[in-house]
Amino acid sequence: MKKKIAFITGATSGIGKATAEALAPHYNLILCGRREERLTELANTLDTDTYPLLFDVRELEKVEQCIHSLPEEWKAIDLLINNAGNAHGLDLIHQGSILDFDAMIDINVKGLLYVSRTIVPMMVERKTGHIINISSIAGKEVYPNGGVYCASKHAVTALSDGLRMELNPFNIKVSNVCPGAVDTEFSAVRFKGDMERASKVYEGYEPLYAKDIADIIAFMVLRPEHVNISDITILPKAQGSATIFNKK
Ligand code: NDP
Ligand code: 8X3
Repeated sequence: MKKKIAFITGATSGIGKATAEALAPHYNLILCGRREERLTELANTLDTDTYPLLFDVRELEKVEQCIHSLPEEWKAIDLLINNAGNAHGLDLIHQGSILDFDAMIDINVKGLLYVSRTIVPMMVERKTGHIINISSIAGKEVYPNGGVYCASKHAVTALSDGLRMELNPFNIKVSNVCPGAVDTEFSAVRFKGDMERASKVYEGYEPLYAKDIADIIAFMVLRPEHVNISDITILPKAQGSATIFNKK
């Protein structure tokens, strides 16, 4: 039987890349991101058909043009994983950079909406599909200095809930995934390449790895058709809340 098609944003690193690897036995993959070399490299290692799409989720016209330009056989998207996103900075709201605020809202919230607004009508038309939004423990809790990132992830959680209700009549599942601390490029991006500061985030305890989240996503998508894991939070054992860690 022909494999189903999954569309993964942010497939060039971290959770998105690990998810592509976990889903490759089960899906043909549309891999999205801005770093072309990484997409090519990933596609070459996966034992499945892949289709790379290079775009910045902030650019609506490019998002639409890329998705609409997919060959017909790639347009029957069964699974959309809205994963692209990052934190930018860790600052008090009254002191933070407006550029960082814009980046988080534009990528994590508006970017997710641009991609969803373009792909979901195709799922509605086919009356089938599954959308998995990568929110965060920051989409359930708020912590000081992370107010804007937390707001962006609370928006993702709200959008998951809204989409689940709205798409219920169309036979489309919507799931919200809320990881705690996962050792990816996330902190390197948050601290703008300051690797010393970034690595400190994961010191003194065992964080989650991207594969831990990817394995759970694979479990979610492989449930029987009548089962929807609608919302799931995954923390490292040493994490008690967004800000409480049992560090050695
Ligand atoms: P990474 O930095 O490793 O990966 C982020 C991915 O998002 C990259 O593939 C990047 O691709 C893509 N991306 C970022 N900005 C854009 C953009 N403007 N347009 C298109 N793609 C973009 O971090 P993670 O894997 O950790 O993050 C993945 C998701 O998981 C994010 O939504 C994050 O908020 C969430 N998350 C992460 C946690 C963690 O502790 N790591 C915990 C909870 C949630 P490229 O740069 O090539 O465009
Ligand atoms: C990433 C996890 O706790 O750094 O979403 O916000 S956290």
